[in-house]
Amino acid sequence: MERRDFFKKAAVVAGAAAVGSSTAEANLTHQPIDNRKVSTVAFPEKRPLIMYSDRPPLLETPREVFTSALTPNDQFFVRWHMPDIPTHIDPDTFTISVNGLVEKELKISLNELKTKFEQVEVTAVLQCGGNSRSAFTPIAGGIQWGSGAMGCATWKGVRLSDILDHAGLKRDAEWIGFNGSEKAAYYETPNFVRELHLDELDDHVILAYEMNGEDLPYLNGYPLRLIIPGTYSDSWVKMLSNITVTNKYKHLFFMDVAYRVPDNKCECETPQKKAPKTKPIRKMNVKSVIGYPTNGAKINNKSAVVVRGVAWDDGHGIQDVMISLDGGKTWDKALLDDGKLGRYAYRTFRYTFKPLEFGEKTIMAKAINKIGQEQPFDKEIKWNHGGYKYNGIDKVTVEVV
Ligand SMILES: Nc1nc2c(c(=O)[nH]1)N[C@H]1C(S)=C(S)[C@@H](COP(=O)(O)O)O[C@H]1N2
Ligand SMILES: [Mo]
Repeated sequence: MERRDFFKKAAVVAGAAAVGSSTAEANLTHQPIDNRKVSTVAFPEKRPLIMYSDRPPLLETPREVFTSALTPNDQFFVRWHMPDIPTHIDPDTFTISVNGLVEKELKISLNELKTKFEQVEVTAVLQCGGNSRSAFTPIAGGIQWGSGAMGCATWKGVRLSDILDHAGLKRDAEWIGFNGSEKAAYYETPNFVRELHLDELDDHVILAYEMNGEDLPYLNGYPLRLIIPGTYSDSWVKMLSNITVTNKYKHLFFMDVAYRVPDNKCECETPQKKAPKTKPIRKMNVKSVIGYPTNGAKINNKSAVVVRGVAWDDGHGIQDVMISLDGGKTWDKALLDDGKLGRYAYRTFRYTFKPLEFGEKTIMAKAINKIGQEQPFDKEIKWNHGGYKYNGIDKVTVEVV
């Protein structure tokens, strides 16, 4: 598909789906956590995904996709903040600008990125800080995502540090601002901009133009996006247009208001008493999601079921995934894959058992990382009003027939 024509096509598809979804059962599925009925839609380059909005596109990956370490591009979730994303990108004329406190301002074309700098790859989990928000009680504000506002891909591109070295940072450089190409629709809504402190920069931070061996899908930030392995994806700016180096933190909307948690030890608060200070969410906590079976699945009594799923953290690495079939009283180790995709990737797990009774059965999964952090029981979950960083023990309830 010609990406330049993306939006003409997208509008037609979304329109058709909106009409279809009110009548056709085929466009319905179940939300992965609360199991309510939700509609699906297939945008260009995407298979049907759970739709929370079509403008801006907010699309969630269904649970059953999380049985493999890499999430296919056409099933990768989508999150945009602004309704007006560019309708047209020409890869031949696209450039990324680097300006601000640099010795030499740069405008780099896609072709130069691919030929003039060392090409590197990293496999890393991209997860929205609001992933699994619908599991919070009481309800936390925001899109009621199930557990599919995430995915894992092999990203290819160039190191941000190589680009900055090429431009040459001035002495007092401290903050790097990243700007997406989309425009705010209304005067009140600020552009999508994130800032990164120079201390957060390491060799794993890349500008990626490729995802799982293909160009980035349009909706995942074509032609270029920022990848910061181990951190939540609000800072993984898509459709990057420019990088600006400054010496002062600019109080930007998305940095100062959204994607923040209480700045206290438990990162928690109550709806009645909000924490006075907040901090950015940054590093991901340890988590697992079961991909098979899914809620409501019918499985056969006395025949083997292979529970499968994915586990990850911020790069410390997964030590174990434990499975419980008795509501969390006892736990048994699942088998992990060899981990060859690296410490920022999903580890897949599998666990085989034979159900011996009929009726409802709940399967729970709990990941433990290499520094001993583990997923909490729901009753230990710390609440925050933005509904960020949920990492409770995952569970699915199936029916043994
Ligand atoms: N330009 C731009 N980049 C963005 C955003 C956005 O709205 N605009 N949203 C961020 C957030 S909050 C998330 S969760 C991820 C979603 O990435 P995806 O759509 O590729 O899944 O993109 C991030 N980068
Ligand atoms: Mo997000």
